[in-house]
Amino acid sequence: MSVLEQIQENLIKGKANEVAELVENALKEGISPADILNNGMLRGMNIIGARFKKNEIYVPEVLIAARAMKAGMKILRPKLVSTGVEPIGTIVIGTVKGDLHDIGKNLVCMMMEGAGFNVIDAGINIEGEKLVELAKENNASLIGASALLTTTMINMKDVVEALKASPLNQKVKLMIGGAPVTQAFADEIGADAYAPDAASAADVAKSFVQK
Ligand code: B1M
Repeated sequence: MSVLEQIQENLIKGKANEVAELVENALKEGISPADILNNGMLRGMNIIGARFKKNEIYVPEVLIAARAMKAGMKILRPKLVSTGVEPIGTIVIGTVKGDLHDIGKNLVCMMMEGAGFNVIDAGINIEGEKLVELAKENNASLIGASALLTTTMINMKDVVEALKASPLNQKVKLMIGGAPVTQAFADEIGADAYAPDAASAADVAKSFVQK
C-alpha cells in the first residue's frame, strides 16, 4: 500500500499520530504537499463525509477523523503555504446571536477544512454584522451561520440583513444550518443555501466556489 493510501486509511480510522507520522514520511519521500493533501487526506475525509451522510458512521467517528486530519494538517500546512497551494476559498462560520451551541458548527468547520477551504471560525453568540465584517476582512466567498434553538434561528435573518446592507451583497453567499433549520426557513429569510449536515454543507460550499 502506498504512503498516500496509508494516510487515507489511517485518517478514516481516526489515528492522529499515525497520520502525522505518515505525512512526515510522505514529505521525506519527496511527495508534494498538494499530492499529500488531495490524494491522501482529502480523499479520506471525502469518504468520511459520504459515510456520515448515509448514516453509516456517526458524530464521534467524524470528530475522531477530523482530529486526525488536524494532526496531519499541522505538519502539512506550512509546506502548503511555502509551495503556494491555495485554499479553494474562504468561509466565515459562526453560531448566531444568543446561541451557545457549537458542536455541530465545529463539525461543519472541520468538514469545510477537509474540503480544502480556509475556515475562519467566528465562534458562538455572533451578531450578523460581525460575520459580515469578518467576511470582508478575510475576503471570504461564503458565510455560514448555525443555530440550534428555535428561539435563535430567527437571528439568522439579521445575517441576511447585514449582508444585504453591505458591499458584499451578491458577492458573498450565505449558508445556514442547524437542527431546527430547514430549506423552507432558508427560503423564507432569503439565505442562499441550506445544508442538513456537515458533509452536505461542504458539498454545497464547494459547488458555490466552483461556479
Ligand atoms: Co442545548 N438544546 N440548550 N445545550 N442541546 C438542544 C438543542 C435541545 C433540542 C435539547 C432539548 O430540549 N431536547 C433544546 C432546543 C429546543 C428548541 O429550541 N426547540 C436545547 C436547549 C433548550 C438548550 C438551553 C436553552 C437549555 C437551558 O439552559 N434551559 C441552553 C441554551 C444555551 C444557549 O445556546 N443560549 C442549552 C445549552 C446546551 C449546552 C451548553 C448544555 C450544550 C451545548 C454544548 C456545546 O455546543 N458546546 C447543549 C447540547 C449539547 C444540546 C444537545 C443535547 C446536542 C446538540 C448537539 O451538539 N448535537 C441538543 C439536543 C439534541 O440535539 N439531542 C440541545 C450534535 C450536533 C453534531 O448536531 O448541532 O444539529 P447539530 O449539527 C448538525 C446539523 O444540524 C448540521 O451539521 C451538524 C452535523 O451534521 N449543522 C449545519 C449545524 N450547523 C450547521 C451549519 C451549516 C450547515 C449545517 O451551514 C453553515
